Amino acid sequence: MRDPALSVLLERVLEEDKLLLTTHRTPDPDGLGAELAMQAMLQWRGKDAIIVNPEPAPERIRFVDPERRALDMRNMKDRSLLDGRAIVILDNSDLRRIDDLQSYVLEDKSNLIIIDHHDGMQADQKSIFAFPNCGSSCEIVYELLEIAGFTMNPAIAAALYAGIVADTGNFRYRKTTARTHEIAAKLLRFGVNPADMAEKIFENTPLARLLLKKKLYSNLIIEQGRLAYFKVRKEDLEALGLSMEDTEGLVNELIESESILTGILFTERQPQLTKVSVRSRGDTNMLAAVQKFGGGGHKNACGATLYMDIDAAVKEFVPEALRCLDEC
Ligand SMILES: [Mn+2]
Repeated sequence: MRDPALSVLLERVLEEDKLLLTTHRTPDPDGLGAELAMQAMLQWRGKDAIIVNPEPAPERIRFVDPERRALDMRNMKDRSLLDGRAIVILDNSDLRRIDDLQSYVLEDKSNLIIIDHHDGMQADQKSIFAFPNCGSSCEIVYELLEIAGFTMNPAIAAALYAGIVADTGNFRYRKTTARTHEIAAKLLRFGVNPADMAEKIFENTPLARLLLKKKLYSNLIIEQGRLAYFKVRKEDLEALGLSMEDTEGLVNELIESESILTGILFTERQPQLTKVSVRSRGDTNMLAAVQKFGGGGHKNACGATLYMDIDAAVKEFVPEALRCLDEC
């Protein structure tokens, strides 16, 4: 049975005539796929719907948006295009992660619609719609399209499939369900090639990333045989000609060892700004640890931004993570 909140959400979105769809900083295949599918459905319903992201998608995931429908906020000459629109945020419930676009959300939030699948959100079915059982935002949007009666096409099928594959880790993470596979099967019938897609998503990293890993693993720290972490310094990335997005997914490897319950990647963004990405296995819920630092996400995949240097962040966060592990 479909979640009845999906129909409520569809109605809410269709109340609007002018919409701005967005996601989070460093758009990923799920955010981008969800935006493209939502835009296609809204335009089919005669709506004026644009996609504007706080920054462009990383080069390696541009294949999700071959027609470059997503506009880049930072490079917009005429921002009047953004005025007077409902703001629909997909795959993200943290307003801070839409950067300058925040200023277009009205004070009373009456023009804001949040659609997300992260855990721990307070849904109100007015402006916040949460579907934490969905493995991806693309799965949520697929359901909306189906309820709306949208006729699927190859381009939208590919975009949605990319998001589903990326966010379920190729159908292996915990939120993967029979429905996820049903949706994927329907999308494949529009000509999506699953091998090509998986290759584009998972096997497309620059050679320098291998060299970064060499450095990271030589400094890997393992605590109590169950928590592993490494640190990426800005200078290491720069020396290898890599950018922040090239660290994507590195943290997942840490929990490939059977005794490691939690893996953490600390990334130095700026001298006093460290990003903490956490992955955990099974019932190991790390949300409490990141929430202590204002972060969020899913119980097995979450993160936070710590406003301190990377070594201080390690000192603050690792004991908190170990405490959280004790409580699991
Ligand atoms: Mn997602």
